[in-house]
Amino acid sequence: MLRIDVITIFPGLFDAFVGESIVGIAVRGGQLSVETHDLRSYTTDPHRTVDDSPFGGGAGMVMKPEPLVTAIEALAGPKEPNRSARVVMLTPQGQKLDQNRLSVLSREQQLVLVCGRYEGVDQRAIDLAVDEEVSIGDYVLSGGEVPAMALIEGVARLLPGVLGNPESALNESFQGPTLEGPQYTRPAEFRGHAVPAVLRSGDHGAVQRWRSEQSMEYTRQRRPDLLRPPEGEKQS
Ligand code: 6GU
Repeated sequence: MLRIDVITIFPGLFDAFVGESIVGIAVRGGQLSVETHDLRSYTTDPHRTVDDSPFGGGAGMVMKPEPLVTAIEALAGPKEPNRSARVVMLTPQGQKLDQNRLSVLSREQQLVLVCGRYEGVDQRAIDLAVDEEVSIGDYVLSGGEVPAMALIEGVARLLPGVLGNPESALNESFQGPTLEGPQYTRPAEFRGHAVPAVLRSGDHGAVQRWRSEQSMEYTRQRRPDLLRPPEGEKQS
């Protein structure tokens, strides 16, 4: 069972998300638990303040360190080498999330996801309590809540026994080095467009060959970067 605790100022955003689809299936199946924690409940002032203006001036607000560190330590314990929980902050400054990172995270006992908001988070809170920072791509969102949901869904479907057919997790895009090619279902003809004949031929070998050619062609056309060796492993 993977336990995920989410620290956020918008816990309501997660209510429907954790009950539906693959995440709901994982929760009901006992492979996953997701609990949300309102950051404001870890404040001590009457106004329940979670942000303040930046030292040095400038636009926007910064998340205060006290409620964040209090919340993280209440859920994960202090940051020590033997801490059993992994604390992940969702922020555009993080490492870009990929399938390999999801796979590593899905094997943890407990994840504490910290949703950043405003223009940033006091660096001392990150240094004192966070293990790693993760981004979901090079574009701007207003907070880490949607990225946290992406991470939760991505790990939920990797938990043993969650997907009906374990092969469907393996065949999909990014598990391997290529994208999945085109898929078709009934009807065999739609608005004058027929399904490729090989898929209806009953020849499983021919279907497999066609799919792997299509997969390679899709990847060449759409994501040629996936076919190049990773940065740092290039031949001279
Ligand atoms: Cl993790 N947070 C925010 N605020 N924006 C993002 C992001 C995260 N990943 C991509 N854009």
